[in-house]
Amino acid sequence: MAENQPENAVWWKTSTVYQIYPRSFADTNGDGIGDVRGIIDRLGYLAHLGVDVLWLSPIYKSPQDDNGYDISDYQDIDPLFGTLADVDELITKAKEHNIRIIMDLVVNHSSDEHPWFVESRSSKDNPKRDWYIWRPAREDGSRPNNWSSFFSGSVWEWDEHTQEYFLHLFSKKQPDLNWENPELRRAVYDMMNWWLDRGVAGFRMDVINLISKVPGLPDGEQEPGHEFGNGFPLTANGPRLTEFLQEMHREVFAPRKEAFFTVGECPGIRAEYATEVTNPDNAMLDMVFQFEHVGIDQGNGKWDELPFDLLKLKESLGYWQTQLGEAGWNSLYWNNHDQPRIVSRWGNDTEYRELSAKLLGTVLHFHRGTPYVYQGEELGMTNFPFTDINQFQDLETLNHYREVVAHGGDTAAAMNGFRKFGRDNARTPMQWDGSVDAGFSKGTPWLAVNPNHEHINAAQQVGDPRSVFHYYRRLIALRKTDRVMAFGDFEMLLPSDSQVYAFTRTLGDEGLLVLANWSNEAIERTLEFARADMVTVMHNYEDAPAFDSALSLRPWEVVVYRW
Ligand code: TEU
Ligand code: CA
Repeated sequence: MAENQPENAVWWKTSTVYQIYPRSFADTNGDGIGDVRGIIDRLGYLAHLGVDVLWLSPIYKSPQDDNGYDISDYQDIDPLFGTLADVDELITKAKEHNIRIIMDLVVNHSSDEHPWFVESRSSKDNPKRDWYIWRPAREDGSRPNNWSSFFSGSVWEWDEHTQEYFLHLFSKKQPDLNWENPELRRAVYDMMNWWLDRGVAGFRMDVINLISKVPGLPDGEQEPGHEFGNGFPLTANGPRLTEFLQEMHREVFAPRKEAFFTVGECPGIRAEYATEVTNPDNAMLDMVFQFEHVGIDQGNGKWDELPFDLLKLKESLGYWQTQLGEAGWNSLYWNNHDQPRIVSRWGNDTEYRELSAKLLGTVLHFHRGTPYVYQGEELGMTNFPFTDINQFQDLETLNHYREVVAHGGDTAAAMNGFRKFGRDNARTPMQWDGSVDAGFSKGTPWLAVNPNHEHINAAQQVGDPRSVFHYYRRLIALRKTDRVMAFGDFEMLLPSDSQVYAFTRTLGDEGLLVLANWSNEAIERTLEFARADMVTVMHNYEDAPAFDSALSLRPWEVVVYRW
């Protein structure tokens, strides 16, 4: 903890969280799938990077329809990843490195193979029937409403045995849990307490803002020519969400004395509500993952690419900084297991890969909030060079492709969307070294390793003080000691500049100035900012320019000054 922090500061405000996608992190038994033992073996690497928390994507028992986001036993580990004893060992050994573990809580839905659902679907009068969302067909035999699933098709799946539909916002093997049912909620809270008692330090909560749906589940807006309507506005941030989150806080977190934190993944949440949700006085969540910034290059749906526009990014992140500034707290991320690799998406993954990776890390980590580093981001890992649909494994991609083919759509445009935004880009194996399969597995990796692992890998970077890895180490270390970086007020500079991302952070009479040339060209600017006492804190070129209000920056050059 940094000394003499503001009294409302808590440990995770000066921490950095590292997200591990266990399936692609490190495989120790040669089955081509990462496992918990692989994480244990790499704790030294993670401690060297300096991260404080590990967020594990799901490792629970699962049929793996959505790579573990379809859980069939919340209190056991899938043999693919290991055992509960392995997890206990991981928690203990991580603590020796002063690293805490948070689990991925997926309770908007379970797997259709969860015993709860097996019981619920067994008969209409089963005690657990109402733990899921069942509806009869409409009078005319059609589905209960027109909503489309996140993973293509309808959200309704017909159950022949009980002659009703069940709701699934995601795949049909991920039936939505019915949060209107107090017994279901109780069972979730008991499971959460079981994990906290086991020593985990909190949860990342999967699509937690979808758990309260608009009563009556009415039809959504349906555009002409579209087979389905949009149910998202009727399932996101629903009428009882605040009530459910406060009840969860009361039943699980309020009684606890040990350190923990919660971050809720909230697609579609607006900054105004996020301020309420993350205000500690409201006893809901500590942080949320919002999606506004990662939507600026997507037009009519996820696969419809728009050109990157720095002005849109500055407007979005700047707004969230000021909106959540006082009462709330931001999470800061570019990458995760659902997003393409940022250096390919908004950096330059060819000529300026390292420089742009460092610039992206600097801009993000100098915002106010808790930064999340996704496995491989600290190496400047890139998207995969996909050329064929058969190289993809993600059901979100494959379902959409099947839908495009079935409707005689433009498969070439779809392939472009998959190459740019497909989730498999983030899920290729971690690149540990330049050997075959990047040292990830002695077997055949479940998903192909990026061929560029020969020159982008941890082994080569850990030994190179000028690497992206060591640059991230410095960013992570600085947050722990630099109060201005952690707590300073944010102010955007040059808001209408489409190449330069510039801002200040101020705390009392101290300040930081971040200047980033987010482009392939050199730039000249005159800053309305003049101070004589500037010290260079971070920069990504060999030689950092001394501060001068007549600013000139080389391509992808970023520099941070302190006063
Ligand atoms: O993602 C929810 C979510 O919003 C994603 O569908 C996201 O919008 C999409 O993937 C972006 O293209 C969470 C998990 O992070 C994701 O991996 C799961 O597939 C999903 O929920 C269902 O659990
Ligand atoms: Ca394995």
